[in-house]
Amino acid sequence: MTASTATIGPRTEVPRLDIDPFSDAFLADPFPFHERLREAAPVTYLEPYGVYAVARYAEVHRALTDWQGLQSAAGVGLSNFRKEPPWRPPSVLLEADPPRHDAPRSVLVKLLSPRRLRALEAGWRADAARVVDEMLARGRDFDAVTDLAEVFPLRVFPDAIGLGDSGREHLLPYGDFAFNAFGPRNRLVEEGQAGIGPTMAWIDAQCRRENLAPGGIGQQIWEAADRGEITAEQAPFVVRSLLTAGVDTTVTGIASVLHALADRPEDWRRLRADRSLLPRVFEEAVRLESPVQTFFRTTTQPVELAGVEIPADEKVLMFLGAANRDWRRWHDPHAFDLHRDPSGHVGFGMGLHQCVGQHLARLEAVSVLDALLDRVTALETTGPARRHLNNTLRGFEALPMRLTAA
Ligand code: HEM
Ligand code: OVM
Repeated sequence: MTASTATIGPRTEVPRLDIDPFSDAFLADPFPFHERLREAAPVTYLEPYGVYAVARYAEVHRALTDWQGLQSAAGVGLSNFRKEPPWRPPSVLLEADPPRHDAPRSVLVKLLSPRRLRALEAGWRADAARVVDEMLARGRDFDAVTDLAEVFPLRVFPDAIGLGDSGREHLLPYGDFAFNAFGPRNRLVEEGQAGIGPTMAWIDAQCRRENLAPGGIGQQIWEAADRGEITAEQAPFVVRSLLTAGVDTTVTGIASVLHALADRPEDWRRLRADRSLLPRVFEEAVRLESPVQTFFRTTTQPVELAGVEIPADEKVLMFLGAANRDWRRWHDPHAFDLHRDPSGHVGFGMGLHQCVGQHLARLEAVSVLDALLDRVTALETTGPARRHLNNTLRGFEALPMRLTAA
């Protein structure tokens, strides 16, 4: 055994790497680090945090689907809830294991199903058309983040949930904070901490039954509690899951697909001619960009992964973004390719906790893209993309672009 390796299982060595996946350098340009993580070994150990890590598709997929060996209830961030108190009461979905996960999950599976979303579709498409028309009326130059990717979700999602009009400006900062909170208490968390008190209070208030409009998804969660499908104690937390996970993610997803499609006139022409490709376009952007880059699990018992025995009660960091660019699974993994079949990517996770909001995310993205394709013949960048650093989300601060009206 050399100084840089430790023997965990009977024979298999786990390289110990001095990589900080939450440093500015990593977050600003994760790809060289992903490469090192993927190529070092199937399982590595990250010295700065004392956690195991997987970055290849096969091991990330395995970790996501083995909910018995790798649990979520001890937190899906760096913090181990068995050792430190969580920053907020745990999510009854994301941070729960079966059997407690089951009931809240089935409630959301129904409420966010493609069938239920059909009731929202016509309105969302009309809203997307309005947002794009308003943008075109202001001129050809725009910022795809602040003028579009943030505007559309905030136009449709809070109304669909049934939120009141005041305080909606808390939604993006809350999501930003929550996704930072999966990482270590670094600068990003410290800076977010400052104004978070009033934001948390607003979020918690919106989850109460009396603050949710009749007919909205929030009120329907409470009706599921009336029917005994979940308890009245769980209901506000199920609403909170939507407010936490439902905004910054789609903003990032929409920005990602616009970023991917800009300066690709061939793809744009093809899409204008064949809109049936739109769901795949979004899926390929989610694979390539992986808006949610990482989640953790915690071992409940000694777990064997790729010949390595990880002891009980250890944190395992899953690099979704690295798995989605693993050459072992994807041909030409760094290319945005509308001819590939991106299904099987882990950008929405996999298994029991796979994103329950993915149909909603897809409907938002497709609505925006369809409205743009109807009105625009070309989409070009006019300056470099500026990244917004977050411990979990790979998002954008700005995407300067120019469009050509049809
Ligand atoms: C779970 C990504 C949009 C609600 C997840 C997970 C990922 C993810 C990777 C798995 C977590 C895990 O395995 O621990 C994304 C991405 C989105 C998106 C990339 C947009 C592009 C949404 C939206 C909503 C939502 C719009 C709500 C309307 C949830 C919830 C869970 C979840 C509640 C937890 C599910 C469970 O634990 O059973 N998401 N998400 N997500 N997502 Fe999303
Ligand atoms: C939640 C949740 C689910 C998915 C992602 C997420 C902040 C939160 O249930 O609260 O990120």
